[in-house]
Amino acid sequence: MTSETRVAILGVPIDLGAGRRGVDMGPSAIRYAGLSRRLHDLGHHVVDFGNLATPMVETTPLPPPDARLRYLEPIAEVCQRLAELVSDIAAQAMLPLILGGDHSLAIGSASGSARGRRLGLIWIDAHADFNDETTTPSGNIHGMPLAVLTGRGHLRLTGLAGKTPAFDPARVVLIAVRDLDPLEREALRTSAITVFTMHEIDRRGMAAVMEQALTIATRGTDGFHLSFDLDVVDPREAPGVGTPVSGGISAREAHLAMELIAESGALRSLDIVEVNPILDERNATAELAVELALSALGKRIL
Ligand code: 6HN
Ligand code: MN
Ligand code: MN
Ligand code: MN
Repeated sequence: MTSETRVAILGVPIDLGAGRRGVDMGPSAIRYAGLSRRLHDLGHHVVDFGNLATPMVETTPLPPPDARLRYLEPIAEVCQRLAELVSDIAAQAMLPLILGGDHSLAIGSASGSARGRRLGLIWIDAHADFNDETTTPSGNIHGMPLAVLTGRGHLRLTGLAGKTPAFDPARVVLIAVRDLDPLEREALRTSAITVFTMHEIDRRGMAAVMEQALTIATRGTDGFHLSFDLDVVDPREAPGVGTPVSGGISAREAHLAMELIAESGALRSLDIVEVNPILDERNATAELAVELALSALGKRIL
């Protein structure tokens, strides 16, 4: 019953955008959990393009302690190559599945996927990733990709999409957010992005929220990009993430969101990011990441 999709797996083992080490091992952990074989068993044609070459902390000059955009140049350079590759993969009628890595990589993956077409954007995350160099409390670029993709941030990053922003905020939806920085919160309140916080999910339920989210992301678009940060799931079920925040959605709610995304038929590309095997228990978070990718790509219980 699953319609066959040509899935292109691409790992981006980067952790320069995060404040703590370990998410660079995410792509390995997710592959080790059987991603490729299980997508194949689901009926898809799968090609693994391997990992993008990425600089590591040990061989990259340390940014000054007060940097507002830590590792800007190496991250921008990775995102530039990633955008190029993702846009080429999409042009070959394949669905890019990008494995992270810290969330800064979405600047490259999402903008690359949106090149030459009009995509909506669904961002499922405990955080809004809506800081810029003036609002960030940490200087970590993984707290900034959603701002960059909607046109706010350092030109070295926003410029990767070309002259106009990669995504129209009116076609962007943020889901299950629960941890905002003070100035980031103000920026979000004045933006045209639709935000469903944990409050809306608790109150209305994941199904109703996703139904509305999908309407927003698909109206007048050629489909949407999904950026899924594993820290959206409660740390009791997903302990192996870069930036855990208590009070998250359950693994079942995450599955429901993914199943509704699959049903929409409008998913064009996706990121699975912020898996940190160092903090995990027996690779449980990477295994959940694989299960969720399968749900997003059509797996059904019956
Ligand atoms: N992520 N808002 C915090 C910051 O440093 O800007 C945390 C960002 C977390 C980013 O989990 O992808
Ligand atoms: Mn090209
Ligand atoms: Mn994130
Ligand atoms: Mn997050």
